[in-house]
Amino acid sequence: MREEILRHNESNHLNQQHRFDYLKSILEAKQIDVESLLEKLGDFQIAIPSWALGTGGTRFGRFPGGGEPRNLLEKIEDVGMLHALNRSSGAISLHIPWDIPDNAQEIRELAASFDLKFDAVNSNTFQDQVDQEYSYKFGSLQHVDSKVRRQAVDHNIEVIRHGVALGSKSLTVWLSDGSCFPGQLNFRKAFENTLESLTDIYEALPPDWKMFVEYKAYEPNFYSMTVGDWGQSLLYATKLGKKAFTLVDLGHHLPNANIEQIVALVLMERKLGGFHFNDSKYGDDDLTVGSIKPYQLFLIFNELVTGMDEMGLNHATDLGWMIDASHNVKDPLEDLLQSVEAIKIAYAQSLIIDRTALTKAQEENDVVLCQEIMQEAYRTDVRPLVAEARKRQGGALDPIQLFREENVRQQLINARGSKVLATGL
Ligand SMILES: [Mn+2]
Repeated sequence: MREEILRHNESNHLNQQHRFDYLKSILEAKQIDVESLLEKLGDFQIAIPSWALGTGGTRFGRFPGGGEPRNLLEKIEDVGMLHALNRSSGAISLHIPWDIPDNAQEIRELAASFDLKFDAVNSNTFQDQVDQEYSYKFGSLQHVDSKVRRQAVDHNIEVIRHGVALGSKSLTVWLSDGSCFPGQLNFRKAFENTLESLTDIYEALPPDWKMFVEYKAYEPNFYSMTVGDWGQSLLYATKLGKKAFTLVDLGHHLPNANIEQIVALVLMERKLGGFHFNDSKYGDDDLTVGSIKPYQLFLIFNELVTGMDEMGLNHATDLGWMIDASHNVKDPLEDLLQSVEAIKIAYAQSLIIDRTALTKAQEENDVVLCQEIMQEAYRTDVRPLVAEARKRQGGALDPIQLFREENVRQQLINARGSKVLATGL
C-alpha cells in the first residue's frame, strides 16, 4: 500500500496545500500552535473491534457484501490495511469467543507487522455457546444459581488469559443481565450477585490491567438492566477498586441523555476508563460515528479534552478509545474509515476552543458569548488539519478515495470469495 499512498498523496498535493495553508493562517492568527495540534492528532489512535469488519445485521436480516474476513488472521489484515490508510487505527479489540487466538504468538507477530496493538479484550456472556453447561437465559453474573455465575466468572478469567497472551491491558465486561418483566428480579440480590462475580473477575486481573464496566439502558432486557446507567456502573467500579472504571458507549443511553455531562463527572471522579464510539437516532443503533449528531460528539470531546488537561492525563494513552458500531448497508471498511475520521475531526475541533475566553465568559454569565466561542470552534473546517496529520504519519490524504481507487473491496472478494461471513454480530 505504501507506493499507492505516496502516488495518491502526490496527486492530491496541491489541493491539500491550499486548504491547509488557509486553515493554518486562520489558526495562527488566533495564536494556536499548529505543530502541536498536528502532533496530538498524529498520536491519537482509535481501536477497531474485530466484530465490525463484517457486515452487520438486524434481527430481520443480514446482507453481506463479500470479501469479509474469514478468520482472525484476515481480520487483523483488514485492520492493518485501515491503519496503513489512516495511521489512526493502530489497535484491534477482540471479542471472545468470536475470535479466539489459537496461536497467540503468530497473532501477535502478524499484528506487529502492521504496527497494531491489542486493545481491550471483550467477554461474552450474552449468548449461549454450543459447548457450555449452563444457560444465560436468565442472566450470567447476576444469576440466581451460583453455578451459572461461576461459569460466567470462569469465562471472563479465560478471556483475561487470552488477553495476557496477546499483550492486551484491559477487559471490557458488558452484561445483558437484567429482567424483562416487573417482579421477575430482586434488584438488590441481582446487584449483590453481580458485584460478587465482578469481584472474582477483578481479583484475576494482572496488576497493570484495567477492568471496564460498560452500561446499557435497555435491550436485550426491557424492564431492568443490572448495569443500566452510569450511576450503576460507577457504583460497581467504585466498590471494585482502583483498577475498575466506567466505560461509556454512546448508544447505550436513554433518548436525549446529556452524555457530555456524564463524561465530565465520571472523568472528574477519575473513574472514566474508556469509550465505545458510534452514533444513533433512536437507541443502540450502532451507526457511523458523527453521522447523526456530530455536535454532540464535539461537546463530548470538549469535556474530555478540558477534563483530561486539568487532570494532567495523556489524551492518546490514558483512556481507551474504541469504535463499537456495525450495520448492514455500508462497506464495513469504508464505514470504519468514516468513523475514525469523525472522531479525529471532533477531537481537533475541541483542541481549538478558546478556553481562556470561554472560562471568562462562563464566569461573567455571558451565555451568548459562551455559545459563540463553542460554535466558532465547531464550525471551523479542520479536515485539512486532520489530513495533514495523517499524511505526516505516512497515511493517505483521502483514505476512502484511495480505498476506492485501488478497488480494495473487489480484491478482497477475489481473494476470499463473495459468500463468506465474518464471525460476530
Ligand atoms: Mn459497546
